[in-house]
Amino acid sequence: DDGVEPVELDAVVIGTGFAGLLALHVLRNDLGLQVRAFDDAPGVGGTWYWNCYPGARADTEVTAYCYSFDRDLFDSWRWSERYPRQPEILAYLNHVADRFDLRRSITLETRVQRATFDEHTNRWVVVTNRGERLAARFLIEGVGLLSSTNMPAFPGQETFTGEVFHTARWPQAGTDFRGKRVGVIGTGSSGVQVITEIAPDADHLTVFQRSAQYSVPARHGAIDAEFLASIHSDYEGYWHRVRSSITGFGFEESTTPAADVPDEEREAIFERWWQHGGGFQFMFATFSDIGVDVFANNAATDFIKRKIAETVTDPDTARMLTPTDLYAKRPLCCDGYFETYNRDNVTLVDVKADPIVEITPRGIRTAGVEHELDVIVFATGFDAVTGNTLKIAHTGRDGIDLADHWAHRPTTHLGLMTSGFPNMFTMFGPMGPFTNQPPADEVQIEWIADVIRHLQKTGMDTIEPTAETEAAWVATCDEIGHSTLFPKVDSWINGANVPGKPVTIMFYMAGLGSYAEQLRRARDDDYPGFRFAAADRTPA
Ligand code: NA7
Repeated sequence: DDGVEPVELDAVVIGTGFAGLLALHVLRNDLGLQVRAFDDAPGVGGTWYWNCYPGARADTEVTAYCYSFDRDLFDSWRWSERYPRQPEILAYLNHVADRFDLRRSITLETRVQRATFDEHTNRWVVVTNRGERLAARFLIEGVGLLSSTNMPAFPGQETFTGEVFHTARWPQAGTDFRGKRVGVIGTGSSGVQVITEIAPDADHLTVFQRSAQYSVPARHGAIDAEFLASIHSDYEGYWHRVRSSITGFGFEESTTPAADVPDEEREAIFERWWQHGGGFQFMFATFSDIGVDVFANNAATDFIKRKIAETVTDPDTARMLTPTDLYAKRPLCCDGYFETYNRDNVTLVDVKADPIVEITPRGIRTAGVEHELDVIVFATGFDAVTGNTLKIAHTGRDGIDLADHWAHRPTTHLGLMTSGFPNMFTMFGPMGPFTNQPPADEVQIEWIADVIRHLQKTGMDTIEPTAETEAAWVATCDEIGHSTLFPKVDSWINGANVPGKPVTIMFYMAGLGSYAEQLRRARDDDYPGFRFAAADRTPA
């Protein structure tokens, strides 16, 4: 503290991705608050700013991967494809920043380092890496569920003399792989996209796969005109359906358990959705119970395994590409992924069988052999859900540190608020919904705006959940989570992808509709389980 009075604001927003831009718009333009937003990046867009690797795309149909709050925005923005590429999504978010005049309230290239709750003033004191100090009543964090990179540390990594990239910190100027020997580590959503995209350009591509993946085709193409027309003719109804659904994707989710139909019909349904494309569609539109029932899950995986066997010509490669675990990670889709391994210039290395021993000046050495490379691409994902939040030193009431509060596992109430951290809202924080994000961001910001209105109306200064309420929500999330198959497979969904991170349920897995209902109930019942406090204006 340099003794300089902090700049007084109503709210600080951290992040300018889908969540942060929306929060800034709603708080400033709808509620009339004094707001500043910060982002570390040189441009707005959040994860869509950074993830400009070749092949980066949405794999949610874009008609649900956008905002709905402004009908004119929806009507006037023309997407070129069903699953647009990263530059188009980034252009959309920039358009949103301009359209709602958000830029004048955004400070870029600035990271919030500390946020400390001052119990005398009931203000969050926020400190940036540029030495700015701000005092704000509300702290709204949209720091990105999948944004803090996961970079493994292999021995010798610093000795590599070629180029090194992480998919989520890709150089904005792009890269040229022609004539180069490229190694990609990782086969998640980012991996399958980048692998498929760069294989035709690279001189040689070596894929270092730790876990084989159930990937289905995406079926890129134009937005179905009839579907778009149906949205235009029933805009409210469409978004109501999106928000009431499990995934928030805008497709009709199945209500039929896989065991309820005869084998042939089941096969036909899988085939229909394989032809239609989309990972979440394959998991949630085919049958209602793929994520919760082993029989249904096996039926889906048997189908995908047969597709892999039909697609990949070399039997050894096909075997390595065939997963053996349950289909209970974030479902992937990518056109041409398995076909890529039929190319002469692509080699697959199974690093479970032949582990990476070290990175050398010339490439990657596995137990068996040194793979000489010009470029290493880390498609190794994220310290998901909590990574970026915990990079900020949060101090709540009684000097309590968020990192300590979350040391065993992250806990919140409704994914949004944490006991001891009044007026702090974590959009897509832990124990939030496992869904398509933009519609859920809207559900969350509407709730936050209602909370702020409620405080204004009642003359209260702060709101926070009690420790008991938080524990009850976590127990609910655990119960739901353990009724699904997702905890049975290691992935970022449960923290298992980052060494040393607590492996635990981190989502409310009952779907967006149910989640929105929980938020509605909390609001309509006047926030049971929350503690309110009036201002304490006694001088410190
Ligand atoms: P993911 O889905 O976490 O995938 C990361 C991949 O990197 C995955 O195949 C990992 O294997 C692999 N990985 C991670 N660490 C290592 C090490 N040390 N050695 C070898 N391989 C490793 O991240 P993405 O960026 O693809 O996607 C994340 C989400 O972003 C995605 O689901 C979308 O929602 C957007 P593993 O499977 O852990 O064995």
